[in-house]
Amino acid sequence: MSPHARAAAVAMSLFLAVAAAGVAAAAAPRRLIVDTDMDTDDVLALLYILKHNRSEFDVKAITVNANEWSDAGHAANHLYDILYMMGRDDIPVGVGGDGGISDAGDIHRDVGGYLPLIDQGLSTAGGCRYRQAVPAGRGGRLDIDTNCGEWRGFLPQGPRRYRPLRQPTAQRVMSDALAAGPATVLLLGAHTNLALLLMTRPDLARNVERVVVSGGAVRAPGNLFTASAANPAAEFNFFGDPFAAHHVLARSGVPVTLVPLDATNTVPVTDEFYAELRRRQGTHEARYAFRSLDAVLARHVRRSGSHNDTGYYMWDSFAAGVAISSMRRGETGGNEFAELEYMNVTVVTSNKPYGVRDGSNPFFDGRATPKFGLKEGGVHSGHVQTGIRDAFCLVPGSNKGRCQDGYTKEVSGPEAVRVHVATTAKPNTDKSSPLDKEFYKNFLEVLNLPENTGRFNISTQFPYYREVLYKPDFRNVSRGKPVIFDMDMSPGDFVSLIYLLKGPRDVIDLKAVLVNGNGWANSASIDIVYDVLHMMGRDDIPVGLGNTTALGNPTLGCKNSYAIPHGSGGFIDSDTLYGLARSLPRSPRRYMSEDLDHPERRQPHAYDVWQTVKKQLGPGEKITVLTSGPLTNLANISLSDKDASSVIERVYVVGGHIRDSGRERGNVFTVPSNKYAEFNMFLDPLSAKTVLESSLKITLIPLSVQRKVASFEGVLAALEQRTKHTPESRFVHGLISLLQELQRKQRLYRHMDIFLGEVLGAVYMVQGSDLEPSVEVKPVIIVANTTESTDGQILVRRNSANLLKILHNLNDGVYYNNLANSLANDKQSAVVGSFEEQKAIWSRPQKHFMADIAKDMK
Ligand SMILES: [Ca+2]
Ligand SMILES: [Ca+2]
Repeated sequence: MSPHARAAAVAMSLFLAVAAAGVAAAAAPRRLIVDTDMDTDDVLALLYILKHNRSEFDVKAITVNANEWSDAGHAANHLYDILYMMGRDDIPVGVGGDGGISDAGDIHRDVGGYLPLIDQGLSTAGGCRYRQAVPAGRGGRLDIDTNCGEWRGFLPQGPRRYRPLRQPTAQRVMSDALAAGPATVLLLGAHTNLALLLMTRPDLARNVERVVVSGGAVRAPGNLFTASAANPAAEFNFFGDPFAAHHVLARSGVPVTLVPLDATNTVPVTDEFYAELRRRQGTHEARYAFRSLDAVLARHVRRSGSHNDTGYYMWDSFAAGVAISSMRRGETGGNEFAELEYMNVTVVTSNKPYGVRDGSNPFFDGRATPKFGLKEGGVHSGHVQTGIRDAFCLVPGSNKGRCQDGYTKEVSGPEAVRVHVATTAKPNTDKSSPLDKEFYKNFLEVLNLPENTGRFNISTQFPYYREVLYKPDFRNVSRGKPVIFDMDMSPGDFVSLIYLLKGPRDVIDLKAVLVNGNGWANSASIDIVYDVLHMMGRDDIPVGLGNTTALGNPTLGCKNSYAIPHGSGGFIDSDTLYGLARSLPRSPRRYMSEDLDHPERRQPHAYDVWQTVKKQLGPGEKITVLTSGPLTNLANISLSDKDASSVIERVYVVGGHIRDSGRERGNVFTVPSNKYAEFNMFLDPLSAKTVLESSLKITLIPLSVQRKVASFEGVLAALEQRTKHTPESRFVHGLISLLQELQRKQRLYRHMDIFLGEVLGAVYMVQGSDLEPSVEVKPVIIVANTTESTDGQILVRRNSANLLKILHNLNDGVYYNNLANSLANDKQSAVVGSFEEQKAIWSRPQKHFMADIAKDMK
């Protein structure tokens, strides 16, 4: 080869190498990890992201942040359904984790992110220092967890769901995705998950190409609408875990692009945008985005009368747009949607004066060495806002709060970190468009693209989908005593509910179910109650939702529910019925918040349902009440309705532990200082006192007798001995076997037998003397003095005039047999046994379907 030819060959191969590299660069998609709290604007952001071509942007993981706007079990399943609709069951979903942070500051594996860093201990039970800024009920987590009822009204349901001990944790999923290669991380909630990862795996920081953050407020005021009196500066996502935000922005060393309120204030949901979104619903995802936004606006509009005035913005979807554009063009390429500039900022985590140990700051208080190597007297050592009405933060005689926890402050000096900050949304270059921002236009275009589109929704997935309400035929049936069942949606309560629905109709007549959201499950789990009623063909039974906080406590707060773990064995499990809720058929009834077109579909309050039942009573007829949770609903009813005690025949109260001469302990294992209380009483001591010391006729089914029938082997053996089974007996068997298995496998599930014992209340109420019961009467008082170590205890006092009838003993063999017999009885059995059966019905022509119902309803 001549030198010339050789040079040409070298040049040629160089060219080929460069070309190949160019092709490789173009072909390699940019990797993206999203951390979300599954609020409504997160739903919009996720749909928008999932519409982009995977060859350009590939979502490698989505993790759920569950310490502010949503509850983990509901949030995870909602996310799974969105991904199923979008055909993206390949994306790993991380949620929860039960690791903790030791007193010494050691971070154990798989911390769940249920609590902000400052409140992390070794359990997932804990207070709500910042989280209380979000209401637990209506207008807050209940609406987010259910997406105001739109989730179950629209999304299809795929095979993936939360399952105890099988759910990949947020830490695992995030670290796997980052270990596999460089990625951009988009944070749409509080920063707990990423901060924990970067604290435990600082080596992975080099694979974080950039963190794009929806959050903070630099030159704009904060947005804590429930807490601005104390803290006018913070934005919700940063307030959710200020120390985590500080770690990500200021200490981890990863490059950050901030999309704060300064920028998102310039992309409100305007009338024009709303009208365009309504008009352009070419895809399932555009429709779901519209319905989600419409549902949340229904509340705002009622309040303000105009969309421009809603206080609703494109927060997270705009941040997603900024992230996508910055990945596409690079940080210096000019963002398509936002003006950006560099600013020197920090995140405030505590308030001056620093170095004062006033009991508000667990990083320092009572510790010889501060946690995480923090400096004594440094910027993290001041007062940390303890709640939304923290007196420290309220300036006397003024409406200006002074706390700055979570404030994105511009500073100079060593604390300052240079971050890229979006300041304003760019105007639409098309001046003829009614949409005045480039992002509005792009969002609507992307959502309506025919590519990467949602495959179906729940109604288009099946050729014969229909919403049917099942109601039994009561003609020629003599109806037994009217009963109201009041439950906190712990797993045993669902067994009790199924058992009650199987009770002979001439013996008991279940008139209503009341639920409360301050026990073992969050309010949104009311949908599981609707599904059980649907399965059993009882869509006629009204379900009332009570308060989310204990009697005497403000609606914002977690005074008593802090005793329930968020993770394994706690809320994440009860909110999903240990993963089994999704095997139930889907009821057309569900929690609905505001529906301006159909006000009758709005979820009724427990008190209104009580009134309805009372009005239906015949002359001389009285109601029997069974409670299997905190006594909040019954206390509120008896305090608000003077006639209540005269129309209540008897109340069967499941719960309470009688502290007498014996040494037998209570069961509130998360509060070691309180040795003798039982959960239902501890969770709302004042309601317990109000009810148990009232003139109502009460029979208590306390912990000690529940423990006599809390043998997993006993129940399972009785169920397995039946020769015939029903869908509901199989369901109960599955649930109880699962609880047993979990209890054997994992310490965090060691309390599962308390849920088995609570079923006794229902069986005793219906079958009474068959169980060979022994009942005793004791003079008691209930302790409700706001002292954690004694609250909820029931003490025997000779001089007390308050005599309580207490179930003391029974024949456990008869109990197990009677429970199993009833569940396996084919009378009043399930109309639709499972979600699988329901899908089969929706796949067959209607004629079959109606014939089946007619048969089943007999
Ligand atoms: Ca969010
Ligand atoms: Ca219960």
